[in-house]
Amino acid sequence: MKRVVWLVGIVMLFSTASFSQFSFYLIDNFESGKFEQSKWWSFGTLEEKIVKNAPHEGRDLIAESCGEYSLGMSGKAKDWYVGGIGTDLSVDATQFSRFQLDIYGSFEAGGKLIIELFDDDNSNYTIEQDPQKNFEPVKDDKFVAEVNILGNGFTLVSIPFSAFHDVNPGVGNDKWDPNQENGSGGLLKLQLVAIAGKEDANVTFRIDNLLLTY
Ligand SMILES: [Ca+2]
Ligand SMILES: [Ca+2]
Ligand SMILES: [Ca+2]
Ligand SMILES: [Ca+2]
Repeated sequence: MKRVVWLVGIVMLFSTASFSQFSFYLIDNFESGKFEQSKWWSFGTLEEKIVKNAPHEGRDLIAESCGEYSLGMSGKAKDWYVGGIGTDLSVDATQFSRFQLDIYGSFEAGGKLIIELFDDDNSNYTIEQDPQKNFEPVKDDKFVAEVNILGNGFTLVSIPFSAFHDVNPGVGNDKWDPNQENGSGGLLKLQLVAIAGKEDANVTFRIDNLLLTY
């Protein structure tokens, strides 16, 4: 009997340990089948629409991981810029080291996706923005990385936080510190911005499995 109790104790210990640390934080995989406007905002001329993923040929683990739905985005550039989407996070991201997503592109359209992460530096769970200056943050850091949109099929893109750089020196503390210590909201916000392959070209791509991981 004693041994059984001991074993149960060990099993409980292990299950508690595995629950206390997740290997990823899911931002969205669009499997609800709808673009949740309470969760995402959009800007520019980019249009968002949930797309049913087509069956793929042969084995493709990344395509399989995209499940039934992804988020399709398309629009026409004006001066390269098309628009984007954003969401509030409020996550302590210190246990993670990467931002990851799958992108389904089109060779003809090409283009780039700019990924923007905002960390709270004046401990108020808010990204104060300047409406006079393109809504840029005035108290907090903005970290940016840029990826190319490739051709057909889902490409897994996994970017280490170390590959993001602070684009507002002198604003915030110019340090990637997305923790929730001393009242900070940590990693507060994510934005994805689409840039076309040509000045006035159309972009069309899909995204899926947005997450933080290590
Ligand atoms: Ca999906
Ligand atoms: Ca702030
Ligand atoms: Ca900064
Ligand atoms: Ca910072």
